Amino acid sequence: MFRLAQRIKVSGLASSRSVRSLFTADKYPVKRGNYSELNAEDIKYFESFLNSKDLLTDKKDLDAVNVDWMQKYRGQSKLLLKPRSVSEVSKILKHCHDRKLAVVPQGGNTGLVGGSVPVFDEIVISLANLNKIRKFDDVSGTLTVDAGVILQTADEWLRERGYIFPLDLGAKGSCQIGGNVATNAGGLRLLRYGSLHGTVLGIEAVLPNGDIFNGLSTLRKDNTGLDLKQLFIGSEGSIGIITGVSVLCPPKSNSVNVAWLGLDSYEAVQKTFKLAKNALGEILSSFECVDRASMEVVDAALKKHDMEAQQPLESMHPYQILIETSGSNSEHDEQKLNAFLENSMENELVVDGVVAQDEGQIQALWQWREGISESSGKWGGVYKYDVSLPLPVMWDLVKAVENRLIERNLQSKTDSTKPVYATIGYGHIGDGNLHLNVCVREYTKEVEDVLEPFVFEFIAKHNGSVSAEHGVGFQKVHALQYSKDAGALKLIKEVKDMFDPHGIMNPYKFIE
Ligand code: FAD
Ligand code: 2HG
Ligand code: ZN
Repeated sequence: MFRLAQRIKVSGLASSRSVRSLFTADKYPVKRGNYSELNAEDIKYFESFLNSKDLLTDKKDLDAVNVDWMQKYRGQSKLLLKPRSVSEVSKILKHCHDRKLAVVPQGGNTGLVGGSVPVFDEIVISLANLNKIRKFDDVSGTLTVDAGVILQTADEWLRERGYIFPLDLGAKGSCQIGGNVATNAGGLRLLRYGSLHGTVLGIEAVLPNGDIFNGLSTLRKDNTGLDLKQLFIGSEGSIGIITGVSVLCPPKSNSVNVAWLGLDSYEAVQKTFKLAKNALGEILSSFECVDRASMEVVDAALKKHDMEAQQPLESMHPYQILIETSGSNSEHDEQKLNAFLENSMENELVVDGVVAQDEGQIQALWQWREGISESSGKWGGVYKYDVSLPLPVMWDLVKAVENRLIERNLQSKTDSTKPVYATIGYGHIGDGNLHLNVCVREYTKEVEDVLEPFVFEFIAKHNGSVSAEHGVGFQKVHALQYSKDAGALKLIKEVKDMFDPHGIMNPYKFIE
């Protein structure tokens, strides 16, 4: 029953993405705030302390930082600054605060809600040059890094020392730890290692007026007043620029297993999750679910690029799950996994499956899962919803959205005159987090009207969240009322205003 996984490759899709977006300011009803305009004196001031190659005004340098990963949002910034020290960040922000110049902090620019790029002419402050690993305590596993360290770099560095970073996600090769903390990224193993609100021990940040908040503690316990660092986790560049992070890292597991399983119903997915929690207990490190449409989209995206890959399973089951275990004793872990797999088959929950036999196969299975996000945009565009919902109704949302699109004759895989190519669902079942992606050939008002406010109303009705892990950014700032009441939103705005009285930090986003 448990065949060997085939080697699959999903990489190499990125190259063909073309720049196609209009300016955000022309696409959406948004008005420039009452900010100053950048002038020659400002540039002269920045030149007085920044290296010339860290101050960029060329169109080609700005094009890359003005547009987001999805190529959906496009700003019009005329200046990119790449400070190399905390004190340079501080001087930049102090000047912008005094002059009332708006700014956008930018990490790896992999955010999925339009938060990392300007809307109008905000100055882009990239953290790419703050990229040093500062220190590591080999006993406690506490790592302290500059905010611009790439997630994968930190993880590889840690693995050489017998540890791992407690966060992992598909954009790890580009996203920065500062960006991860600023978005409170969830990722593929939150189920096991918890949220950054738990693993981040300290934060250093520059406040909008240039003051430096030194909260770079490495203590696990510190009950001396309010835990201010928490305000920066998930703050999306709205209250300051994170320049340093210390984080508690777990030891690298000696034994990792990955299984890919086929199931015939969503009911079976839920029962299998319950079974996995009980049978695998402390070694369960990921429980991801993808639907058939998601797998078809990855497959079709590969074919579009003349690449072939064998699906993990022989049949296209309506639901497929990836289960990962991470433990310290391979014999013990395999016994537990096998017992779980036998049990799930005996109970007729799992109908087919493969277990990876080596590291290459583990990676290949993960690529099927991680490749969905990028593949979904290959038909011209994609509406991305990242929602928290109670598990029993999670896929009801996917079905309801697809039915609405089909009923209105807007979705077809084969008829290229229809705006929608496919509606897919996948996500982190273990965290109650669904990714609903509507893959479109073009962005149209008609499709948008079918999707919104329907999706948000569905979420509100089930007390879910309109943003489980990607944040608010520009995209969801108008949808917050579906997840937070007026009192909570007022409080968030008051905190933002207290830190940033001139509103220069990442305007038009996060909170209105
Ligand atoms: P950016 O995109 O550059 O910025 C994101 C936001 O943070 C912006 O508002 C920006 O202003 C702010 N910011 C960035 N750096 C700083 C800083 N130093 N100080 C203050 N503010 C800052 N997210 C998940 O949660 N889980 C996933 O599984 C996941 N998978 C992904 C897979 C792919 C293929 C892609 C493209 C994205 C994925 N994301 C996921 C979304 C994204 O949130 C993460 O990639 C990541 O956390 C963003 O980091 P970044 O450095 O690219 O930040
Ligand atoms: C994932 O889990 C990411 O793959 C991206 O959070 C989801 O692109 C998306 O919608
Ligand atoms: Zn995700």
